[in-house]
Amino acid sequence: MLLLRPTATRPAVSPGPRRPPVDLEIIVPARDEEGRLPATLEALSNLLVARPWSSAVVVVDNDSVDETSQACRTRGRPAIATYVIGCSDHGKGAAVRRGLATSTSRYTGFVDADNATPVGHLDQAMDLLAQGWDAVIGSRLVEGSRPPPRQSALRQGGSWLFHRTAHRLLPGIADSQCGFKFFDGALVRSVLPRCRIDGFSFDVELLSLIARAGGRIAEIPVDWSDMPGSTFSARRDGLRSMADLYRISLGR
Ligand SMILES: Nc1nc2c(ncn2[C@@H]2O[C@H](COP(=O)(O)OP(=O)(O)OP(=O)(O)O)[C@@H](O)[C@H]2O)c(=O)[nH]1
Ligand SMILES: [Mg+2]
Repeated sequence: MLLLRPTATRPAVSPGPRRPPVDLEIIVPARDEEGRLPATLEALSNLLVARPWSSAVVVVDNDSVDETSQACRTRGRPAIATYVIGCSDHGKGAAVRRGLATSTSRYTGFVDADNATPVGHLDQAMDLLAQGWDAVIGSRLVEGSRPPPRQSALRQGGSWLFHRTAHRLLPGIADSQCGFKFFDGALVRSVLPRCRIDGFSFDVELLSLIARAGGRIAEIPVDWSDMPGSTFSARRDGLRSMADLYRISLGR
């Protein structure tokens, strides 16, 4: 049951220096990703340079204690404009929101730094956005996707509980948590001021607000892989994610 109530809006995100508008901007949240990020940027750049749309990649680095930002800058001469920006709030949700809010592109979205969802799925996402869908989200739990591999019992149990609870907030969406989501830029920017979840559950809040705004969400099967080097801790982030779902259900 959708229990979101109208909430006070956050102060508007300071736009900061605007990046030149392009057809598609891809946000990559990155915390301590000096190891996993370069290959992902390479894969994105190789795909995007061969597409007819103009595009840019925006890495949002907060909380890193390694050389994440440096890893982006020393990646040779990227064929696609690549920006690195920061975010004063902590968490993946805060970072993604910062990237989306500072974008002026027609379409925007985000992928994880671990390249767990092959970037080739972007072609289908762009096709669907061009057909009028407002959000296209990768899914590991719909027919045609590669089933996620078995993880630790704690992670599996937590994930089951999370999806069960998220499903009540987002009926009709099987997998709210895949790090591969693309949006109509104007629509997603219009709901961002009402988002307040900074951690891993932010997708549930964002998709709920898009649905409430009348946005049509397409869930597409993806060939997701479990990449080594996850930053997600089942204990620390799992508990917080459940608490954040509760906050979302209360509309706080
Ligand atoms: N900027 C920023 N990015 C973050 C933060 N926490 C996680 N991320 C990024 O969020 C993305 C997803 O994180 P992962 O560590 O792959 O975790 P996950 O995909 O939820 O879980 P796995 O299925 O175990 O991979 C990665 O690009 C991370 O770098 C954060 O606090 N700040
Ligand atoms: Mg991951």
